[in-house]
Amino acid sequence: MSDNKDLIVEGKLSDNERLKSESKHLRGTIVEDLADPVTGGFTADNFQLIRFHGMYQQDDRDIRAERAKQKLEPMHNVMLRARLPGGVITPEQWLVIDKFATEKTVYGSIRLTTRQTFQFHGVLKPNVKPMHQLLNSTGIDSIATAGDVNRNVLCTSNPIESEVHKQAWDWATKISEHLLPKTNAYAEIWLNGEKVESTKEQEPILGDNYLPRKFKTTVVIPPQNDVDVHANDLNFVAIAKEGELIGFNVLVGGGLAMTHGDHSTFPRKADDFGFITLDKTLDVAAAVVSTQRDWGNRVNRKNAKTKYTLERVGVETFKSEVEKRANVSFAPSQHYEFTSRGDRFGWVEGIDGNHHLTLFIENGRILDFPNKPLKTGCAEIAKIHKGDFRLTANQNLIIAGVPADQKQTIEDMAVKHGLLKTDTSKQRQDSMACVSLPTCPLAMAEAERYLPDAVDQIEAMLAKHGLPNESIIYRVTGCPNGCGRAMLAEIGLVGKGPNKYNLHLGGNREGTRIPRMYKENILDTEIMNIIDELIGKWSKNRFENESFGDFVVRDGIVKPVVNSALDFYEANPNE
Ligand code: SRM
Ligand code: SF4
Repeated sequence: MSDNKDLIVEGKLSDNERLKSESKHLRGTIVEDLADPVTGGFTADNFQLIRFHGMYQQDDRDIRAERAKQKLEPMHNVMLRARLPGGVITPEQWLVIDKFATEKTVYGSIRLTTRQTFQFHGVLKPNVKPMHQLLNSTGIDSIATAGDVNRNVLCTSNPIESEVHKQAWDWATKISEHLLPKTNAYAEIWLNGEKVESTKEQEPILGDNYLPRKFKTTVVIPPQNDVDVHANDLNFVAIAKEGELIGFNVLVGGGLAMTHGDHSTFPRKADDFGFITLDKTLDVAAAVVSTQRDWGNRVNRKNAKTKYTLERVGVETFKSEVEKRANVSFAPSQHYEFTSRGDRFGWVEGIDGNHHLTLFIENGRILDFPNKPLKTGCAEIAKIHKGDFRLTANQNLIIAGVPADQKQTIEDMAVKHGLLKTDTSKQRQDSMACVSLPTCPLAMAEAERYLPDAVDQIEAMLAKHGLPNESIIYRVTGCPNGCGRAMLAEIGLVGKGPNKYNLHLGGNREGTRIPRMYKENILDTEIMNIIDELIGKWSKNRFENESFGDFVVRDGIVKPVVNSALDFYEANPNE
């Protein structure tokens, strides 16, 4: 712990700090709430504490008003988010989660997320404990997938460079384990584990009061930036020589959320700390986390993430502290380049001769839709698949490790169930939305339910302006928290109210530039008119192969965001 008090924000601690410190290492009174038949929800502090166990209390906002009219409490239920470092899940596990989603959830779906895992929406209280036991029986948990802790650790999904990928994925798993809470609370509450006195437990890395805010980590294999490093607090950029991983460049302090009207909040790119060898990985991970633990703002949660700590104390000060704590000196970063972000759809052959099929799953929603029985299709494939599944950070699904002799069978099944279609446009593949309504309590505008039609419209505009094979990274997020990563899109919509969004333009395809606000609080219909006009200009005036995001910046339609702490809220030239 540093002696320098200036590095710590003084003031009245936020209420979340009280509840963490009184939680008996995340136990609270969750057990008592579980046994309470009067309410379908979790009460008082437990409402927040269940997040550290990977769950959020929700209700269906589509029917909230109607229930209130009938003097009924909202239909409380739980959303569960699993912990899957690197997004890997076996066919056996898939069949277990498929059955649970069908039989025990209100919505019946498996929702692939932007952080390489899956969520169940709509689990009623009596099914919560059995759900954890079922997941545990198949080797899955949901510890620390939410709350003020290190979340699910991402890793570049496509295992094409098999050896380097395997090594990188091993590190993602090790980092995830290393940074997990050490409390026995999860095992005790959900798995009937042996009771441990909470006063005897220690949290050497996270601390007894856990972190000031959520914390996100990735392992990424350039040239792909499929995990979107600049959305994350801590990133390990894999550096390989002759097919062997030799170390990581470390990037710290990315994050995308902001609050409408509060200019002390802003999306921010991660800073480059330098290169480390593999043996230092866990020490550096722990040192970044513990520095943020000790220096992060525990007074104002809106300014609590690592990105704000770096802005407040300075990048060099933070970096030196990490060097001290990890007993390491960062070497200059080794050369790497990001050239793409999307998933590589269709088949690719890995260097080990196995084949990997990436399927586009619109909005990550796996459900049996009319004429598109995606969920049945995945389950049927799981029954015969000999490799595993990889969930991607773009809400898609890879059927990985398919031997040559099974390729055709798997492909036929994917086609039959609408999982593999030849007419999915590049534009649709490059579009993404967060969950938003009806389950997200923070949603201000539609996102997942708005996306498909919006993409239809953009496809038509591209065709009209003579660019039918081009695409724009287009992302919609239902509120400024930014779960759909609109703040790294070429066109980003941020929900403001029903059918209204802030329109941001000018991110790039590699995910290394934050888009600037172009128009605030406008109707979706107006947004479509603006996009139509801009695609027209892009088609007419673009340089060869110039992307939409680069064009709108070069043409002066928006000023580029260079240092978002200083210039994110600057107006555009003609405003
Ligand atoms: Fe998120 C909160 C969904 C990725 C920033 N996010 C939420 C909650 C849990 C709403 C809540 O607090 O009650 C949403 C649940 C909706 C639902 O019904 O499922 C939610 N976030 C999601 C998912 C499912 C979106 C998706 O469509 O896939 C993603 C789950 C990821 C996972 O598996 O862990 C998801 N969230 C993100 C990302 C993108 C990323 O990490 O790559 C971000 C922006 C990056 C960042 O953190 O800066 C993100 N979510 C937030 C925030 C703002 C945090 C902040 O810094 O202020 C919140 C609100 C909060 O924490 O207070 C939030
Ligand atoms: Fe909910 Fe907002 Fe996240 Fe969308 S961006 S899932 S609306 S919190």
